[in-house]
Amino acid sequence: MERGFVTSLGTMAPFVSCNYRVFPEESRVMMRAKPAHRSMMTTLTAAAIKAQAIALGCHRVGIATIPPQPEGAERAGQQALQRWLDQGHQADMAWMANPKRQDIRLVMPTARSLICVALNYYTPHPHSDDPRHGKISRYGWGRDYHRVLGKKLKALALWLEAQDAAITTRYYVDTGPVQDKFWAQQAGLGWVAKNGNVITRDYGSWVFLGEILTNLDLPPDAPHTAHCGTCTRCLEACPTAAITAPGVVDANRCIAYHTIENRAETLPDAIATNLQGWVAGCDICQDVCPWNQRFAQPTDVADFHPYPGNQAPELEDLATLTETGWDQRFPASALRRIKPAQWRRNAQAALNTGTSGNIRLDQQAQDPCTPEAG
Ligand code: B12
Ligand code: SF4
Ligand code: SF4
Repeated sequence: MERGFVTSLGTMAPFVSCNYRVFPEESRVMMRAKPAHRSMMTTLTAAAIKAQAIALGCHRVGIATIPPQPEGAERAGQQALQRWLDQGHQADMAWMANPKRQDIRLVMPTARSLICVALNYYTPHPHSDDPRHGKISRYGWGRDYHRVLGKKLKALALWLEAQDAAITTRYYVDTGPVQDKFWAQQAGLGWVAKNGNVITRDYGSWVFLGEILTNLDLPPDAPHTAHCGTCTRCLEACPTAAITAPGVVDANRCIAYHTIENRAETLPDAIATNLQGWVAGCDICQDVCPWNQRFAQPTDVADFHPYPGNQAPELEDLATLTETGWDQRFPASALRRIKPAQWRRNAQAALNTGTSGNIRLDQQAQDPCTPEAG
């Protein structure tokens, strides 16, 4: 989910006159504004950058070019985002309409390339089916991914800038008006799948995405092709029919949106009665995905292992969560986005409806529907 400070990027400090400065609150490192820089290409290769990203612990890395004007897939992506907004699928996430999201050139006018990375966060723990327990989605089990991946990207950005005084960078982990998924596909990391997530061949969709924008002209990777094939499991499994068309998620109907972003006192009936125990995000459309069932791999990032109590939280505890309890229970966690009153609301709704309608993963795995392996 995008962070609160993101929308303030429009009022960022102007470029500074020292060689470089770090602005941790805006997740970027930048130097004196310079035109696109090509001379480094002879000494700093794309392969060296990718090797450094991997050495820093990123699991996948790829490069996408930012052409002078949007064309081809980028134009189609812009139109798709605009349709999504026109249909009101963003619900209360007004920041999704930031014009910078439509055109990455507005985010960093000197940017010529993106270095996109993916970080596997899968840990092989099951969710609890005990009706006294709530379900927290995997992305929130351990340490806040903005911090974990942000630290790696900051190190990579500093390393890049240390190579030549003319190199400029900015990095994002869902921390700015950048379409993380679209650019990840362009950089060859995976494809934007029918469930609305980027699926990688090596880790399934259990990856966080981030990117560095740079003024370096780098040779791009080939965009990833799509491999959902004729499969429609995620569309069928979504209990609230939030996937209105392949790849199109209407936040108004999505359990992830309502449990995390919706600050209203009560949940809409259609959501509250279909929670199936989910109190923080929702993994159903990823759990049923054959790519995830076959290719998920345990992560080597210790930070992503579940904090105590996150894998099978007691609903009764969450339904009475205090400010102090919240503060102690979710340290350095992406789940701090969910405030104590939202936890109490979500847990109470889950207690009211129980886990009825739970999907059966063993049955799902036997159906004949397979994604395209090609
Ligand atoms: C808004 C948002 C949400 C919203 C909306 C979800 C959605 N799918 O759009 C809500 C709150 C519901 C949400 C939920 C979740 N989110 Co979220 N979210 C975002 C955010 C901030 C923007 C996504 C976005 O732009 N949506 C708008 C639509 C229009 O864009 P789109 O999904 O890219 O899809 C369009 C494009 O593919 C476009 N398109 C692009 N190119 C082309 C080309 C052609 C030819 C065409 C026709 C169309 C086209 O068409 C699609 C449909 O309109 C990103 C971070 C970021 N800055 O990008 C994280 C992000 C997508 N979320 C993430 C996660 C982890 C989740 C959850 C899994 C968390 C959870 N477990 O609860 C769920 C998954 C729900 C789901 N099924 O998608 C991760 C996904 C990682 C991955 N592997 O893909 C991201 C990337 C954050 C990150 N940096 O890691 N999220
Ligand atoms: S996250 Fe849950 S509610 Fe949202 S689209 Fe996926 S299955 Fe549906
Ligand atoms: S492979 Fe099937 S379940 Fe996975 S995203 Fe594609 S359509 Fe959905």
